[in-house]
Amino acid sequence: MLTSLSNTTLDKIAACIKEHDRFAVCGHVNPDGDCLGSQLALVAGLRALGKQATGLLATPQPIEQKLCFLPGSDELVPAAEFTEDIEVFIAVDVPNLDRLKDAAAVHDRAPVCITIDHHASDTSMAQLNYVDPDAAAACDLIWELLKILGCIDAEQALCVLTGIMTDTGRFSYQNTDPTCLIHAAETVEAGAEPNVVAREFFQSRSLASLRLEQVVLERMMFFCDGQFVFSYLKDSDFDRIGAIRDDAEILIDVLRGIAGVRVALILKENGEGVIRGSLRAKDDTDVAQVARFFGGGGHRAAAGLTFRGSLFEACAAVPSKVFEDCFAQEAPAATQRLRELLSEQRVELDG
Ligand SMILES: [Mn+2]
Repeated sequence: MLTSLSNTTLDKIAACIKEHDRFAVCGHVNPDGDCLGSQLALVAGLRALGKQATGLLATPQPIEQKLCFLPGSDELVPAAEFTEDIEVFIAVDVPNLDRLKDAAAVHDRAPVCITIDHHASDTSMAQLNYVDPDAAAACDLIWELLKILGCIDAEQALCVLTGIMTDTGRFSYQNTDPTCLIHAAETVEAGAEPNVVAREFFQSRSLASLRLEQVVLERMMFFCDGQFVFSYLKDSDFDRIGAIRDDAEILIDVLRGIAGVRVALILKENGEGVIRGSLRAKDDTDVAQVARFFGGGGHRAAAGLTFRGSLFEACAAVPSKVFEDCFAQEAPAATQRLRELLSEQRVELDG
């Protein structure tokens, strides 16, 4: 394990927390359910211990609508507006300073920094790092910490359950393990209701998201005997449909859900002249290595990247790398077929 040498223990982190009074807690940019669940559960736990604690957002961008049901989510402060003096900065579910965006400055001015994370990463940005790449969710680690600190209530339990349910795809991804199932049971025992997470987060798709799905399905390209599927979205799709970026988040899982598919990829123009790529694997294929090649990262079965260039260039480069890394034997034939398909779609891709 890359991080084990610099790893501390949750007991030491708990001891450090008890010694201090003023905290800021932040996660990664574009926070997901695990990130916000970790942050909000920890902030609530710190306050229950009588500490001053503020949850920060890496950028001023508001959080996803379907995560606004999380208790405390309306009290999050954009990091750029946060000027208070703190003693301890706690980074959760975030592997590096880059992904902390505006909060990196708060991290830098904090006398004590703690990281609690489950991303495989060899960067140790804090004095106290607790990184467990085997943990299904960062919320698993936060739950353990809250148990040590002895400050658990139903609202924190709901936050933690949300993180575990979202990062495991409702206990369906490869990362689902006995520990996260036990933790989920404990949160329900503590008053969290799984049906609330299901209703608020999973059963709340916008119509615009379904319209984007229609576009993605129409553009699907299959390779390697249907084991790899790839599609793309353009800025003009979002504009025409009136969709926001979050509306597209779920679509990669739709592609992964197709029978026979092992690897799925969606490339999306992000409205700012770069292309965002989402990769998913359904078996033990490591798509994170593809993402890392393009400067991105993530987990083996779920990774993301940013491509600087045109959509057409991304549609040529990223699938080719997937062929190479994940389907070596079929790579030459698949590359040839990709070339043909892209030249047919050139007009649409450039338009
Ligand atoms: Mn996570």
